[in-house]
Amino acid sequence: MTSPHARGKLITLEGAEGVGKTTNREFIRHCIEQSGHLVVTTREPGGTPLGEQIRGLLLEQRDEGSMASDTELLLMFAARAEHLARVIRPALESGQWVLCDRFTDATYAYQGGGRGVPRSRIAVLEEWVQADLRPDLTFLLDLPVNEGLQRAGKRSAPDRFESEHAAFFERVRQAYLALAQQYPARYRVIDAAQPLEAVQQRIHDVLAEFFVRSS
Ligand code: T5A
Repeated sequence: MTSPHARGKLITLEGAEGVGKTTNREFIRHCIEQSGHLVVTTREPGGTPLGEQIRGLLLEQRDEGSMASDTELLLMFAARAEHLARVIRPALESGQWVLCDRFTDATYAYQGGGRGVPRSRIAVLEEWVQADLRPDLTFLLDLPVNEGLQRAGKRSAPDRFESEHAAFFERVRQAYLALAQQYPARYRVIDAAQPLEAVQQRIHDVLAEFFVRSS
């Protein structure tokens, strides 16, 4: 059970477009609650009123052309700073768990892998905005790019990121897989091409092991 003195856990959900993050978020929340923890479910970019406004700026299609990659990077971290200050840190410090749909690894994958922003530049902002806070567990839902885009395309009109070409998303996918290799202790890669029941069984098993490790 949640102790008033124990810091909560930060669990993040990552992956390229249409891999099933939103679909599996409620399932993960339910599993965490079943284990006796209070959980705040949130997303990036967004998660606060100001962060959701920044999300709107980041995702909307622009007639005037694309956004400079540094602008995009700084807006991601501006939204994240607000999110950490108003939602994530207060929740963790009160002992609640936080389930976040995308976090800084998305910046390494999209702005780093996708746009080619140097990792060192992202790392500076990560240190500045997060200090030593890092996720305790990260699910990477991994799916071939074309399958993810097909799934996402069935759902709604493409936003600014979804309008990128397949090569961009291939770089995003490879950057995520490289992060999973770099941080094997916190990353769990899930084969998201499987039927939903199999995906959720694997997520359930990973969480069961994580609950034991965290108790
Ligand atoms: N971004 C974000 C950055 O560039 N840098 C950053 O630092 C951050 C934080 C918005 C965008 O912002 C960018 C990345 C993003 O482009 P988002 O809203 O999380 O982030 O964006 P999306 O990836 O676009 O989220 P989606 O909602 O498109 O994808 P999901 O949530 O992964 O997919 P979901 O759950 O909606 O599923 C898609 C479809 O597939 C089906 C679902 O029913 C749904 O129809 N599906 C399955 N079908 C078959 N088998 C399964 N196993 C299935 N699982 C789901």
